[in-house]
Amino acid sequence: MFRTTGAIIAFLLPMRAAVVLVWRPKNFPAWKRRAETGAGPVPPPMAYDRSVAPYTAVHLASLLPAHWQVHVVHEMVRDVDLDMPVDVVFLSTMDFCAPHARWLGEQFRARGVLVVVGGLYPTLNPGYFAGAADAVVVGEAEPILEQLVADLERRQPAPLYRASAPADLSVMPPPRYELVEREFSVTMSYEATRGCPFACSFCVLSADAARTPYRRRPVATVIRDIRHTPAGWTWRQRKVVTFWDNNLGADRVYFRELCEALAPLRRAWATQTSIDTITPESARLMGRSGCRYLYIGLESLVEDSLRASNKRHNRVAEYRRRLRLLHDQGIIVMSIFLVGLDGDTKEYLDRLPALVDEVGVDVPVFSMPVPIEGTPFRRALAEAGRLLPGDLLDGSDGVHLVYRPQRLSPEQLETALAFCMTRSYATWRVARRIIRRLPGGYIPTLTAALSNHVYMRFERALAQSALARTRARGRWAARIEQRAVMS
Ligand code: B12
Ligand code: SF4
Repeated sequence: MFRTTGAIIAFLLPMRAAVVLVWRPKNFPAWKRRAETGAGPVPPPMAYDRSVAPYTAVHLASLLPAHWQVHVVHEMVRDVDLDMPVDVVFLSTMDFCAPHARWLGEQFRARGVLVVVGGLYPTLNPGYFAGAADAVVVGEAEPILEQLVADLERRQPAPLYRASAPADLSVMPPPRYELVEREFSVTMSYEATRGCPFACSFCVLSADAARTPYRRRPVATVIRDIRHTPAGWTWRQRKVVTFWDNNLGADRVYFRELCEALAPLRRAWATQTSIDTITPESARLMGRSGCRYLYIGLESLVEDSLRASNKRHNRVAEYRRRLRLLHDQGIIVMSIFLVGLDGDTKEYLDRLPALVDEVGVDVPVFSMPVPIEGTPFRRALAEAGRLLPGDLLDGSDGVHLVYRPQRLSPEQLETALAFCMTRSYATWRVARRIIRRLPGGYIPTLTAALSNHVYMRFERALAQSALARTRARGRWAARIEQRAVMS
């Protein structure tokens, strides 16, 4: 009887929910509320990222009951309105914005709004949100969502929800694309597979808490989602799609089936995949089915560094040949290079911008490897006493130095990162990268130009703020000694 009455009340007074994808705060006096001198405000190119809409929030929104009033906030586009009229807020966060997520949780709870946090960082460290959340979700949302929703409707959430089995991806509803913020250039984000068959030592997927089996969604449901565009969307919003998978091409049979099903839709699509999946056949399939942009984690041009990172499927000697297969199909390649892996020397990093261009990467991005909690990389650094003093979490964005490099001094590594970012985006290098795509036609050329333009602003801004911080801080040796005296 009570249960039926509760269900009727819940239906008549639907919960008002906001799903918030947490991003860097823009309105704090200093970047990430750092007390350090020289921290400065968030530089504009880094404060927002309106390029591709993330998938997580629209997907989570689709899992909530249809009778709830749900809206989605992407902090990559706007700040959260702390006064918004909601009963429950779902905060999704990665590690580098976790301090801000915790702050948001505290603000909403102070107003009596229920707060649920989830995502990669809460999965790795649920205890971090004590006092800032009514419930923390560890792992995937799908297996626990029914219970969580029922508890929220009774306003009695449990402090912790942990999925006991991996999500069944065959039964996912279409994402709530009508809730996507229109400010994004690319609004359609999808997921076809989850997980990755590999376990690179710096990747969050190698942490036990975050590791799940590699799974594929039925191709028919992926195609259903792509066809499911809300009425009134522009041509561009329908035409360009991104698969936010970790490694879309890992299962060759599945990938072929997906590409063949994508071809008749005539969409331009982008995704991430590992370099070993690029073969003459897969490149042809991608080109024919509309793939125009690929993100590939090449990470390093030093075999020793790749081996030490358990990234044996990357063979430096094959990079150039495999990238050429993609270029022949008009596909632009973006790649991240990790600066400061254990095999890296000053000589290598001095040459890195030139080497990256030789390999043929169209849009290079540079980052220090982030020692993510629970990863073998983080464990090895901790065991060797190589983690530097300071707030590790606050520095977990690939630009702050948080560990002592092996073959360089800390200062050398900081300077080398800024050097790679600025040298690689010197105007003549950018122009050369764009001109190289001219034989492929106007689509690859324009794509390379647009992407280089965006990353030129981004990488230069990152480099400038990193150098300013380094100058303001002084030498690491002094800080390490100071900490030793204090402790
Ligand atoms: C989109 C994306 C981004 C976007 C936006 C981030 C976002 N939050 O969407 C951008 C481009 C900004 C980005 C940036 C970076 N990223 Co990124 N990114 C991704 C990517 C490709 C897709 C995320 C996604 O949609 N996943 C699919 C959804 C369904 O999974 P999910 O988000 O984990 O959500 C599930 C659960 O976690 C849970 N959940 C999530 N949130 C919540 C919230 C609540 C309330 C609940 C109940 C549940 C819940 O439920 C969901 C369904 O089960 C992932 C790879 C991947 N496929 O996961 C990498 C990934 C998250 N990124 C990664 C990295 C390393 C980075 C960078 C650090 C790279 C770099 N060095 O520059 C940067 C970070 C910042 C910076 N330097 O400024 C790593 C790990 C990140 C980490 N630190 O833990 C990943 C896993 C890629 C990888 N394999 O290495 N990234
Ligand atoms: S291949 Fe990419 S997604 Fe897979 S474990 Fe390595 S870094 Fe992570």
